[in-house]
Amino acid sequence: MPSAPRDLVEKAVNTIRMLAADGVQQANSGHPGMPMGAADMAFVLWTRHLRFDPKEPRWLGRDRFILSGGHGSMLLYSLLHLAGFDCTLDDLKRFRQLHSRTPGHPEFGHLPGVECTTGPLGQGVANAAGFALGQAMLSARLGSGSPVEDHFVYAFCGDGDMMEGVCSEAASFAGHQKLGRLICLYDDNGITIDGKTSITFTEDVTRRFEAYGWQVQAVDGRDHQGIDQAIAAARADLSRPSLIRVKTVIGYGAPKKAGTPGAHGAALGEEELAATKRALGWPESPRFLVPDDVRAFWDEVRKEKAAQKQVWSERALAWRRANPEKAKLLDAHLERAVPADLLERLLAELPAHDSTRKVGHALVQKIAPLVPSLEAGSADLFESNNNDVKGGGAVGPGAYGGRNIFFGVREHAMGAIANGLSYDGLFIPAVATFLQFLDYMRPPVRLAALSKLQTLFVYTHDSVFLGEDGPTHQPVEHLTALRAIPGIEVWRPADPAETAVAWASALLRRDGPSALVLTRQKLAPVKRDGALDPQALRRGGYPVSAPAGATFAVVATGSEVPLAQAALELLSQKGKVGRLVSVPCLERFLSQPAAWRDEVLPPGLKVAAVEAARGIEWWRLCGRDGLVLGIDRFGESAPEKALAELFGFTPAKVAERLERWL
Ligand SMILES: Cc1ncc(C[n+]2csc(CCOP(=O)(O)OP(=O)(O)O)c2C)c(N)n1
Repeated sequence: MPSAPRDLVEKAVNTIRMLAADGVQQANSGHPGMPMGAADMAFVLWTRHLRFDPKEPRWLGRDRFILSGGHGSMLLYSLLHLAGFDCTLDDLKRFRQLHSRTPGHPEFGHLPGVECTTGPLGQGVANAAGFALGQAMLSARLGSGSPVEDHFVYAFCGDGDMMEGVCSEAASFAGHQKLGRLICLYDDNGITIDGKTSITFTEDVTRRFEAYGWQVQAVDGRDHQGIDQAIAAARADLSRPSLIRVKTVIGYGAPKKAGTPGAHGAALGEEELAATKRALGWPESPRFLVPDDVRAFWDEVRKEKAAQKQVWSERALAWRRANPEKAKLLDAHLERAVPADLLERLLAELPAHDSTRKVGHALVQKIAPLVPSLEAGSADLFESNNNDVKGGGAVGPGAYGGRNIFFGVREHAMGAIANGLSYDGLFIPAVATFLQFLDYMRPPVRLAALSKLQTLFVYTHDSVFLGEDGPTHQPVEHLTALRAIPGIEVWRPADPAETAVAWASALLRRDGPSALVLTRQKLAPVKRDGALDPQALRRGGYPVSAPAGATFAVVATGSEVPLAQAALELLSQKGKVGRLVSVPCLERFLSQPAAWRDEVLPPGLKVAAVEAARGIEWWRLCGRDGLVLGIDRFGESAPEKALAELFGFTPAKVAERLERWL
């Protein structure tokens, strides 16, 4: 850090405090308390430790900074402004306004320097574990001396994060994995919305994190030297992650509100804001003041950071020259390279008919060598999910070069850690569990969609037809729940060709997550009219058979495509001819031009849908005179065949129900 007299340092810290308080006051909405309390630790971290380049916000060698308590967003925005990122005073003044780049909670992609979307508490800590895991994994693949070898991942977290289950899952995982480059600074202010944490949160966080295998330190939040030394000690111990408990005062400087929940989530108010400024020796006007000497100080900070980057760049260049093969691998990761003809390659040699999870397994083995950045993960269900890279080895602890991440039974953290990998952009994670346990990880699925992340979610055991495990394990409403999330593509393939399309589409899709929903049970082959048309399959919905004289259409997905086909055969023997439409991805299909949709489902044809699930979304295609054959109750523990009888999902019963409708 450039040398600065104490009063200038205090002024610089107060600048952060007051930018945040002014921003919240101007918006008359937001959270001033956390930025005001955490300004010191932020200042020490950003000026003395954090490696960054405001001109190249995604510089590979930067340290990552994640503000897990996204409600304190004005802290991040103020820092980005002062550090010279593309975040102007006008951006700060437009905090929380429509289409501003400074939304209420940080959103990935809105403002350079925002590493991830945070706000739902706990997620950021788990994302940070994902960033740190990615660093360790890529570093292991590239060998020592590589450009990703030595950056750190810093996260600010608060009491709310500490209370959330996902944070515990992630911390347990990070401790087990010995992610030594993960450093969390805990804004330990003892206040949440409803009051002091003593009313709800009395555990010993230090001992808890020590039990997870973390280094834990405690330091006073105004003690710059102490914070600096604690960060240095955290950096020096690469054998385990670090938690630094920084004892702070929420709303520091506000005469009436400091140390109270009143500082947490509302503007200070004109009177209290003015009193705060007087108490801190700060001019009451103008608002959004950045004193010249504070600006000059940050100019000096930037020069130091630029010099650090220069050193890194020279080293990176020398490494590239000396390691051309490894450099190619690095580029494949940076681009998350996927062969453009991946689908064609997969279709050229399809696996045999089986359950779609097993077909998926065979496909993954073909994909893995072609897509080095693909990383498989499962929450203790690799055996069942079948998305592992055979012979690819496990990740960590300590040796991170493997292609399979064993997450243990931690679905929620798995999703959030996978998102951390996606935010950082060095891996394409494909993480798996049973479809039923989507409920245990829905927040990161939603955030992946909101943040347009290329996270792949693999869900097997996709219907009641998983059988004997019974209703606790049988998804009924989960397809609807997934499809209700805007921006995700949900694939439920019916056979090897469709499974190949699903995997290829998910890997080639850059601007959002995909879910791959796969069966436990073996499926009968789908008989297509004519040759396989990959372009048609890619569109998310296509006619499987389109007999002349069809008077109705049956739409189906996954395991119900061969079922509907068998039912249609029975009906055609009675002279009732229908076309069969497979819609492995409803979102894709609905986004196609009307001409394609009309070609697949010609207007005038009556439409029925068959899906062994809640099925609400199919009414969109079926309309008023249509029919949805779904399941609108919980399942039963029984063999698959008995369940097919019970729910009317045998060829004869489907045919009978369609006939009645016709
Ligand atoms: C998952 C989740 N639940 C609830 C909230 C609403 N919420 C926002 S901040 C907060 C309290 C957080 O307390 P703390 O982390 O101590 O922040 P501070 O009071 O220090 O600003 C709550 C409950 C949320 N953002 N995310």
